[in-house]
Amino acid sequence: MTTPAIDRALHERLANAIRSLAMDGVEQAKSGHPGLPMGAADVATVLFTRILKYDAAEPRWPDRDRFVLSAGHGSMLIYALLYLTGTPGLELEDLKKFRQLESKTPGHPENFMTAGVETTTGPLGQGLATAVGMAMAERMLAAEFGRKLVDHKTYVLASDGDLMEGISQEAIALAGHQKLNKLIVFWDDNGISIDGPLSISDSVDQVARFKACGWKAERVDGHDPDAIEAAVRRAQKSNKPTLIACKTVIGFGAPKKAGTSKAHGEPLGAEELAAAKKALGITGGPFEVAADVLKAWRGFGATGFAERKDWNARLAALSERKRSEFERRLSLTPPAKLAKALVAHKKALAASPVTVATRKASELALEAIMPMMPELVMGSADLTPSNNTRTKAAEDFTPKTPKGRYVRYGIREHGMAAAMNGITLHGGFRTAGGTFLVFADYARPSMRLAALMGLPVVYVMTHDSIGLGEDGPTHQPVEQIASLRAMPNMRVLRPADAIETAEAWQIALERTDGPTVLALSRQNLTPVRTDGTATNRSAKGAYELLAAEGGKVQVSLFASGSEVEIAVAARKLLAEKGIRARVVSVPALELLLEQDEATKAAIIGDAPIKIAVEAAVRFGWDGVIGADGGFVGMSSFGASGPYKEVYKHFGITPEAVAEAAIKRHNG
Ligand SMILES: Cc1ncc(C[n+]2csc(CCOP(=O)(O)OP(=O)(O)O)c2C)c(N)n1
Repeated sequence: MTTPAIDRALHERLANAIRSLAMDGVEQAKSGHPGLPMGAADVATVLFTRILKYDAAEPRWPDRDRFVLSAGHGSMLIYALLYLTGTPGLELEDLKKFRQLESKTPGHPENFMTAGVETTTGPLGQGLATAVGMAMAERMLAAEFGRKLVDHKTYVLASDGDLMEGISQEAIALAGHQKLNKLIVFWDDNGISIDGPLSISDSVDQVARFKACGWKAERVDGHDPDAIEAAVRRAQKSNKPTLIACKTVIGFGAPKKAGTSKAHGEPLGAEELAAAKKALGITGGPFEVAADVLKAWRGFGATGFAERKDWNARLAALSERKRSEFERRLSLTPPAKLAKALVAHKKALAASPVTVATRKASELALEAIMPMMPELVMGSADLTPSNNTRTKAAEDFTPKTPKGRYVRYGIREHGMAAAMNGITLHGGFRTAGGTFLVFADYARPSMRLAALMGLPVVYVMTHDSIGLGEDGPTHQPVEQIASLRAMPNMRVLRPADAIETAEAWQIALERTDGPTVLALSRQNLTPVRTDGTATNRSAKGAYELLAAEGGKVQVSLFASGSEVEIAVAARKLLAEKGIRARVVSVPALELLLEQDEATKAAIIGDAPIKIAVEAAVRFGWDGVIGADGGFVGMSSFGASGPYKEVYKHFGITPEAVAEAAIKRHNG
């Protein structure tokens, strides 16, 4: 981008417009965080007037530079920038509704509420770690479609809190290892957090830390626009990601509160606000921006217009096939041939059934999926041989092999989950990453953001119960399935055999509005499905696997995953006692509960006895079996031992299920 000359006086007026709007927005809302936008206004102004490739008129332009405000509490900074640069849909009126219900200016930036917000931030550290995924996706997409279509950078503004959070270590280590040189992070080094000066809780040398992780890192005066610009220009030439530590004053301009934690998270108050405006030379009433300043800002907002037009011309010049593939990829639409490939795979499994763990079944499904989905980026947090996430033809994604679609995340579950959010948000890729189900807890904050943002990320979470055996209770998930089911918009699929696993993958990949956990077994499972039907029988969350025979149903047995075969065996034991039972396979409990009443009632049925079997806690099953239903599962942590013995120890066996039914039957 060619930069029109900006003298210091103009720069200050541009930056002060941000400060002014941030102070007014927080004051009007009677809550919010003025300190960060005021302190980081110079950095943001340099970025948006001299550096960033963007056209405010089209915040979705695929080749725009990304800007992530990792310190989401400073949201007025981004709202002010979007308004000043002229992003459509964000008016002064919206700034006046800061933090109000349904406004486009919520307390923390939400990408689904506000055009121009790249990702939802607020939980500190997430934005930075998400940006790593964005930078990875940029490199991958450029390798595939070429620099004429994909050539942009990812900029982050991070606060002390972002860098203190543990996830930052996973993120920067990953970025450094991958040499993501188009990732540039500004650290708002103001030495203040909520409790007071940072010195009361932290003494990390961040520049040294980033350097140790393979970054270029330097310090600048965060109020000197030319120094900031020069640092960015150096960063752009680096073959490493860059940290620019910008020494700033929190609440810059507020006479009494600047430089103190008082400026962090509360309105300045009328008196201090007036004094700050006076000190900064800001005239005019609340939310007023001088006409010439607004005009200048709008000019900067439009400087990318020509570049975007050129880009559009390059896109239009592509062959029809390449262009439509690029557009399909950006829209995250799965390829039409995916369903067909999975049906063929199911047919093959029906013809020659395999007794395998569902983690292995997942690998078999992936062998069918990968050739259909060049956009599917797989990976694992150092559990590749356990998660079975890597197909035979896979190539690792490394700085030298940017076309590789397999990411070695290292032992960084949280960093992986956040990076997967970034890969998905960037566009062009779908992604799935593996770890043990119990370690979902290590990834949960990013999984929660995926659910909130509606990102169709897939988590391949193997070793999904006490069925993992010897590794014992530290590794045996008990409450994870229920807790993930409890998360709004998170879908948990726990398939029972190889055919259900193929169906689970299809459901996960055809979903475009939210994430999916695939809970997969370590232990081998007997096939319960012998049909290779084209219909996805798991799609409603549950279906009748085996009907009751010989008369009216007396017992309904509901089970998921590895416990379906236990329910099937229990049905047989009950039949021997003259009790008629049916088995309902429930690969996705929440999906079943989301069905309309009639569908749900038909699947759940009206047998007088309802029993659920799942090697996990009962929480959530009452929606199917009722509060008076029977449950065979876990109510404590697991235990270390060979898995068949562990199952016996906790009473999760066909005999125990049959016994529970007989007890109720005999009343
Ligand atoms: C994971 C997480 N923990 C805690 C918080 C609450 N919180 C918001 S800002 C903040 C720290 C503020 O310090 P800093 O990051 O330096 O921001 P600044 O004071 O410079 O605005 C905290 C603890 C949060 N948003 N996310």
